[in-house]
Amino acid sequence: MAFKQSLEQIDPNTAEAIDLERERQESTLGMIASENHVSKAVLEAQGSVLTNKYAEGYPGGRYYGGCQHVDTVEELAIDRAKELFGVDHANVQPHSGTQANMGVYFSVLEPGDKILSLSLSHGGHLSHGHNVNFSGQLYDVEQYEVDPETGYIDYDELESHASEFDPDIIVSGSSAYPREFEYERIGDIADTVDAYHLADIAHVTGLVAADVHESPVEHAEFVTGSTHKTIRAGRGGIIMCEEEYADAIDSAVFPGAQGGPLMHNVAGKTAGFAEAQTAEFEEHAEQVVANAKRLADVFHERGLSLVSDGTDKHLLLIDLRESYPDLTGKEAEALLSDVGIIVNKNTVPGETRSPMVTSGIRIGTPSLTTRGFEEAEMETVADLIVDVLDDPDDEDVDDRVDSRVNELCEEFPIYG
Ligand code: DSN
Repeated sequence: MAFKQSLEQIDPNTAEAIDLERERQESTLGMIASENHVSKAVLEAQGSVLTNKYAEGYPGGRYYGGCQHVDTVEELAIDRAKELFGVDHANVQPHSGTQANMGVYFSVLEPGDKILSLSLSHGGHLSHGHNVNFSGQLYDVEQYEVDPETGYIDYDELESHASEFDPDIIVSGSSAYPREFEYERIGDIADTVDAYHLADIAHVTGLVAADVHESPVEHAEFVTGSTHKTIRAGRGGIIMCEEEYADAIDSAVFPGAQGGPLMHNVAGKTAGFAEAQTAEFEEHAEQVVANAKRLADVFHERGLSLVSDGTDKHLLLIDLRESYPDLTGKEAEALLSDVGIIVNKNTVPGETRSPMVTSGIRIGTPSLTTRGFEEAEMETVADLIVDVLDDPDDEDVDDRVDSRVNELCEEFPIYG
């Protein structure tokens, strides 16, 4: 009977692809800044029978019967999020960080209202008003940038831009900005122009939860995040806000923007938030940042140029134009991938190449830190990366790096 068969029996092609993906993760160094490896507990929660349950609505007020156990799960996720982040209200149903931002926009903006946010090529995100995204199509968007000399956000320019543009909401947060945001300053600027402040902490949710990155909670009406990046919980998004916006946010998520919540993913959030409450997770988050700083040190020593000259968090952005003017981000990504180091090409401030080519690569430390890497291993990895970029055509270098990557992967298994 097909219903009782294993995946291997019913669909060997998909089973094989999953096995190969597990093997790929084990045998390569994952350095994509937005990725991580979740725990066995989170995998178990996400792969559970909660995927079967419809639960439109919120705990205690659902549109379907039989929700008593999913209510427990969602209430746990909400309570843990409130405790971890010190917020009045949390909605854990957004399917992704983008849908979390959608929930905020839908709760307080009308189509045509004004958004002021960080430009994508300066580190921002599509859902902050890019013209290929709903946010750029529904709203009137202008963007602030980093100072081309320093790579840091130019807050004076942001302030005057805000007073000229008079936005309804200012978005802080990024996908590829290596520095902390000055949340208090942005909150003050937003107050001056009577705008909301949305702090999108997608990349740093785990670092904020562990207090190794400043929290925007005191300085923003809305805080959104992803739950599968640095916080290493189930895949999806979260919205946090002050109590006065709670009903508006909840209605904007459901029924406004989404249908039934993905209760298996909510369970993954619940499990991951439990882990994030431990002292072990705090140490892990500290190590994530220490590892990124060590990577940056070695890149400096080897003469590479980094946007903003370094990092405050889990990621850094190599600007290839100075050290390797003829090498594109796309080529660097492929060279490193060939030796088992997985990064992503990324636009850099002042970018002249297309987003599919780029002049930079973004490198992050969450996944390697999860598998146990500390500063000593990061030094090795940084040297391996520069060795490959310095000699892109040298097969001996590639063979040496490839075999060192294999040794590191075997020494630090993910799931064993
Ligand atoms: N795709 C994520 C990232 O890589 O930053 C953002 O959504």
